[in-house]
Amino acid sequence: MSRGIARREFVARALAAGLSLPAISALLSGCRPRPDAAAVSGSGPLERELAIYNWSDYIGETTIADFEHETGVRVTYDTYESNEDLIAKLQAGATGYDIVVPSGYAVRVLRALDLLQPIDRSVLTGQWSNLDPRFLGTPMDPENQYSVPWQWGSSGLAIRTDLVKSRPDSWGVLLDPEFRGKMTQLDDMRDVIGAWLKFRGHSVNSIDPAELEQAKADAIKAKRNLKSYLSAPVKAQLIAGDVWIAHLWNGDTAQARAANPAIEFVLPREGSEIYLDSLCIPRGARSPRAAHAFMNFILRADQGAALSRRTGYGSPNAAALALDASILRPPSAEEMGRLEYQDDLGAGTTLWDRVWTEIKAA
Ligand code: N2P
Repeated sequence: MSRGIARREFVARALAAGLSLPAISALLSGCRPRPDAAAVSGSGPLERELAIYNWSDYIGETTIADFEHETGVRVTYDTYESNEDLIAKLQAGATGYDIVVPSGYAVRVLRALDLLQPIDRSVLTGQWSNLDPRFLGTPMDPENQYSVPWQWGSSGLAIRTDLVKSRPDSWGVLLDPEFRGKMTQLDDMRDVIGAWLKFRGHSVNSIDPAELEQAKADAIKAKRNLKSYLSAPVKAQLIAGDVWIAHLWNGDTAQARAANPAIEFVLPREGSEIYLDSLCIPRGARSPRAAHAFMNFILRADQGAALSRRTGYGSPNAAALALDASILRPPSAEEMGRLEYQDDLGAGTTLWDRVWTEIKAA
């Protein structure tokens, strides 16, 4: 625990001092020996257990059971609701997870904190080529040394079109008192501040103090109309009609829509973020071979398709898309023009944290 805090302080100070993430990472890794990738995966039998820590509602209906059945490995499965929850947990020294699923920017943060171990691509036999190149070698992990693409998504507005007739297509609807008490935003710093930055035409990665000040003011104004900040669990309230407009991710919206077809996803005209979430192996994982086996398993076309069928999110697996026409297609060029990948905020993280705390406290 104390090592986790010392490292966090070190990273915060180094970022504030303007050091780049790669430089910080190099400094940290100089502090203790790192096993190399080959030693991590090695050969030998699969370990008997695999501990997965994933976002809630982000797994295929039979993914875990199929994997257990095929490999004989027993899976323990825990969930979280935001990247910040995941980062905090690993920073606090949580060990015992073999697979985690951060978004791209969070891969970068976890790498800078030296909390991930490299993947041994030599054991991801055959299936790697199923991946769509547009989701590989992203700036977050240019060589895919640490991350195997899992799902992509974006955030927008989930609307009960039977209860809201005006077809809103702007983040600005959250400022409209007409729907007071019937609206929510994600309980997620990056998504909320990012949406209000976009509303004013700024980047979801802005660290400009004046732009963040404006985003904070908009967020606080909208907060008067919100029922709560609520992420994936808002689906039940949308379905029940207690919430009419939710700031939500596209896949979770599709899951809610499966229960109530009046729920529609709208990508606001001002734009939004897109993210790619990936499988990563935390340092200290006890079952690295089983973790690689799980990566291999999900790279299969049938498993990739089954995953997206259930989650409603996009698949980076081109072979899965070819197998099942019902799963979400990649964004059109027009949509892509309105979407922006989240990036690590670097030295701006402290300012964002403060703005988020002030929004929550307002
Ligand atoms: C699934 C979580 C969506 C992932 N409920 C957000 N990056």
